[in-house]
Amino acid sequence: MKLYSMPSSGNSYKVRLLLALLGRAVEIVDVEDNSAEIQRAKSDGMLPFGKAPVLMLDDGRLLPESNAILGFLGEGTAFVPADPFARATMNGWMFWEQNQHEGTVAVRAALLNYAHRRHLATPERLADLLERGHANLQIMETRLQAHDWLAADAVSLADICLYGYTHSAGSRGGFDMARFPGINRWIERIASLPGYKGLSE
Ligand SMILES: N[C@@H](CCC(=O)N[C@@H](CS)C(=O)NCC(=O)O)C(=O)O
Repeated sequence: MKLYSMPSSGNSYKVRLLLALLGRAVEIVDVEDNSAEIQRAKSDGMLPFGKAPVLMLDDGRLLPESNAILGFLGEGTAFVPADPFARATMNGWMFWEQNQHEGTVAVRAALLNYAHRRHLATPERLADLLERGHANLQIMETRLQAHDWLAADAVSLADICLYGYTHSAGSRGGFDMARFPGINRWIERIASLPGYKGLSE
């Protein structure tokens, strides 16, 4: 299999992290933001939704959307709880990551870190994203104050998914992570899982 992966992106990193934790190797094709490589992948039809990551199966089928890829790779592994309620809760966190968390935590980091997006980073927008991102991080904090993992009593795809952008929310997004001790302990818990790889490894 081949993974079209953006080196600096949390959406691509969460897939690389799951592969590392599963001890699975796939061919990685780097398609950095705003690069000739991503333009080529788009024009070759490798990114059906125009975005990375995309997993290409050995038979050539293409699977876009990071959380769909996590579900595909996680099928039948310990990262997907057997209990239907725990599994649905895991999916709930992953939908929430895409429709709430990513649009604040990841977007603020992108505005601050990608030079070609800086012109979009108005003070008003940054302040709004900061406030809404902190509110989303507080939702995770409330869960993680009382539990080790987001969806179940063991690590699941929800944790890998939300780790993607949360682990660098302070350093890249400018969020005040000192407010979230439960999240910080969870970040350490994930970083000590066997096989763990960081964003740039
Ligand atoms: N919902 C998608 C979002 C993917 C996405 O937004 N990818 C961005 C990087 S994080 C991208 O490929 N941007 C390049 C572009 O739009 O040209 C997922 O989770 O895979």
